Amino acid sequence: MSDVAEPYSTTLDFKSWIIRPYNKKFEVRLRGMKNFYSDADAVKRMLDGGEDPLIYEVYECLQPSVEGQIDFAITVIYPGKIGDEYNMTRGHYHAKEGASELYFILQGEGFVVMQTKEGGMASTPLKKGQILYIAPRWAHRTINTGKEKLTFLAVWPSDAGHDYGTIEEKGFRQIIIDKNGRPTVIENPRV
Ligand code: PAN
Ligand code: ZN
Repeated sequence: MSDVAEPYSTTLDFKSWIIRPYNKKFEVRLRGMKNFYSDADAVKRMLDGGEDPLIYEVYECLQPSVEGQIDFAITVIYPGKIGDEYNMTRGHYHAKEGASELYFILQGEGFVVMQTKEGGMASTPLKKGQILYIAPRWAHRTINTGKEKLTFLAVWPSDAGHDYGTIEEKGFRQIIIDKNGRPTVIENPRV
């Protein structure tokens, strides 16, 4: 029986939208994702000025990364901008190309941008109650364009793996910026 995973449960608090217990938590501040923002000057100005804001945090329930298991997590993206670009996750491809994902939007508003290595591009506005299916091969980044936290539950195969390097190096082909007070999808000038 020793290699049989045990069932368990955790609880989602409908006020704070945090799950407890979780087995891993990570926080991403600006310094930790500085290469992911398109406006390198704005990033440098903030960091040089001693500002290193918390952009998002993730509460994860991870299983051993073997086929058949699923991981899940709550992501909380704080409102704010770096230059004109809204607070967002780094974004990634799943290393295992067949691995898909579900997002359940719990709080706030924003966008998800998605792309494939074959040139596919998609962007979808997100609001509370929405369920987003991220098909295999689509890189995904979530952006908070609102004034409150953007919080969502994600569920994905435990053996998916996360490739951040491709995005860090090349950026997303579409980014979401504040243009005259409105979230606007533009082509990434850096790409
Ligand atoms: C999510 C993301 C989470 C943080 O759980 O990992 O929102 O975004 P980054 O991983 O891009 O920093 C997910 O998509 N998991 O596969
Ligand atoms: Zn993912």
